[in-house]
Amino acid sequence: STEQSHTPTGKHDLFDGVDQVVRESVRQSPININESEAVFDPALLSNPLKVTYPGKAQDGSLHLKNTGHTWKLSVGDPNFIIEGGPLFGRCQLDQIHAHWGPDNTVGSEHLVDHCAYAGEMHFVHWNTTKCESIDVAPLHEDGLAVIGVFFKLGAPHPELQKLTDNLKKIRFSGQEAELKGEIPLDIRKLLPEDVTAYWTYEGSLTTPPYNDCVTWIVLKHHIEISEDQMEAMRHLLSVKEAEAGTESEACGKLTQNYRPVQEQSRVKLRCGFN
Ligand code: SG7
Ligand code: ZN
Repeated sequence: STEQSHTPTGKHDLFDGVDQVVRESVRQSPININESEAVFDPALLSNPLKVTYPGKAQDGSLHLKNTGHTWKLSVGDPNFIIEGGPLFGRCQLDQIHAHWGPDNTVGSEHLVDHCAYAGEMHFVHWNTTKCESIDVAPLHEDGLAVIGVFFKLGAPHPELQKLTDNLKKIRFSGQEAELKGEIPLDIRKLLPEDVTAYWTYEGSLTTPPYNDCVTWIVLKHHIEISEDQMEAMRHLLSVKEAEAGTESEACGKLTQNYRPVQEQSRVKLRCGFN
């Protein structure tokens, strides 16, 4: 009955039942990637992952937003697609966002042999062959395909700089900015050059409602970004401008937005490289 569905903790209705669903799921993300446990799949090698990100997006289609949980760059251009590899059909890029931590020792969602990177960027695609729209994609077991790219501390990343330069305009939750610059952002350059080395498995969203709907493609090769670029992300706030006092600003800093690895997951990890 409706009586029973209400928890005494007074949780939001939207998330009622989420805990139950997550407890029963054996494909929750992120996971620790145990390199030696990945099964080599020759099909991934013979049908390579193909990334088609044109150099320049259609005018006005790069939209940056502070979601209160992360920065999100929406890509409203249907020509940005990935196919092949573990994917069935054509998957269109919808948005890019990232996860990070309070310092450089933690921050990535996936771990590689129990080691964390300083952060992880996610390229979220939806399967246009299987789904009518991105809205219904989370309801399909393979509705979304997310490419994960690790951040490693080092030299500033020139392409990412075009994005981090704009983060001061969206400091507060809900704020938005159009990504404009003299030289347009080339999204392909946010990926490492080599996208042939990756681990793949059938997992979930890493934020509520944690749907079992994601084909994960975690790249082995990281990109290098600088301390300043990491700090620009940690400077974002999870509070709205109207709610911000000096105090809430200090505690509203988005310094940690990664989900820990889900030990109960029993996924089959595959790779197409040796
Ligand atoms: C971020 O991560 C956002 C979400 C995203 C979520 O909170 O980018 O996207 C939107 C539309 O706000 O959720 C459905 C979706 O893409 C989880 O994405 S993730 O599993 O790749 N980390
Ligand atoms: Zn993510």
